[in-house]
Amino acid sequence: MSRSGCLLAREDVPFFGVAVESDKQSAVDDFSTVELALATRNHGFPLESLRYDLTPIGLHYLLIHFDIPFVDAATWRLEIGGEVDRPLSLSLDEIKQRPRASVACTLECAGNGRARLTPRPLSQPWLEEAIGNAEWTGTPLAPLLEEAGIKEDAVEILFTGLDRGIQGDVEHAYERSLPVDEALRPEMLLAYEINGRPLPPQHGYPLRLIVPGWYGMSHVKWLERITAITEPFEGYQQAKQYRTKRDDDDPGEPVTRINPRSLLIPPGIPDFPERRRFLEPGPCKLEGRAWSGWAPVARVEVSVDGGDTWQDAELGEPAGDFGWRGWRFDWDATPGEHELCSRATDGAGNMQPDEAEWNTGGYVNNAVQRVLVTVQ
Ligand SMILES: Nc1nc2c(c(=O)[nH]1)N[C@H]1C(S)=C(S)[C@@H](COP(=O)(O)O)O[C@H]1N2
Ligand SMILES: [Mo]
Repeated sequence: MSRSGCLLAREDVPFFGVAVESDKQSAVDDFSTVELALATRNHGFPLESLRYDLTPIGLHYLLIHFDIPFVDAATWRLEIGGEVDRPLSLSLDEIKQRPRASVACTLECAGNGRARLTPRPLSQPWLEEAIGNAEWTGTPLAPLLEEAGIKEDAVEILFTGLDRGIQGDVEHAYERSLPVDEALRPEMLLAYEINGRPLPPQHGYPLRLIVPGWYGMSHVKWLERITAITEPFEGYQQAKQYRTKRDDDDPGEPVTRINPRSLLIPPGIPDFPERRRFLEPGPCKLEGRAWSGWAPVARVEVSVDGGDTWQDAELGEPAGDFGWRGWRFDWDATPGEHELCSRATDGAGNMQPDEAEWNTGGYVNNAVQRVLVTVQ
């Protein structure tokens, strides 16, 4: 992009995604109205919300492909069928009378980080805010599947939502499958509450699937049907989307568990509208959270010089097996410009990269966050 007049070119402000000259001047970045419309429907998590152990409802990110279905709980039922011995049909009250369980779970959209990629895939333009860490309550899935009796020849369990739309010229209900052994994991939940409150419409009322450790797309909202199937599911959101493809002909690999990521609470105060950070010199406690869907977080490192040198942060207690882990780092802020970064490594040895590999959907970009701070 070339410099035009007095406007800032995009490469002048690589860390903010918008370049504005003054608050009377509109952004010169090349985001489309389609992306703007998606971004206003599907809001992100304000990074200062990393302070809360559990993300308050409303600060948790949202991702909704089509429309939020309007559901009358009095007539809604969950159907469990397909390759089962005893199909089930359950009302919300019947589901609530079953055993209750809760799990603290960090949810992250597989498209988090997409807007940092060049070229930028056309979809929800997340920077790094497609996250939340909530306590989900519901009934465990495995006993229901056992009650229905999954037949020997079933290979996957398909979860179908009530929402319908068209994507890639294909009309479909939002649905995703999991291998049978994954669906039978004890921590899998059919959730009807978030943080002790009934699910709000946007998070999947009256019932959603929670797949601890996996990226958001598998946590099907507005559940209508659970079906045991004998062939791997080839529906749109499984076979066409949520695969890391280098080009349209590449079958790619399916997106599954969450790659390690750490985010820090941007310190100091922001300016409006660019949200650059300003801070006074002296001791400053940097804090953040880290998570991974592959193994517990084992290490978080912090850099105050854009990733040239790294130092270990102090880790807090993990919030269960599937929730994020807090960390802290004492920084003596010296006058000047600083680029703050943090990176997580999990117990399986996965570490966040400086830059992630590009793919057509803009998935699983867990490159380190960079926060520019002016200390003065
Ligand atoms: N039925 C249905 N379930 C869905 C979606 C959807 O569009 N429809 N979006 C998925 C995606 S891509 C994500 S990241 C998560 C987001 O969950 P949240 O909005 O509760 O944060 O829901 C998943 N479940
Ligand atoms: Mo997502």
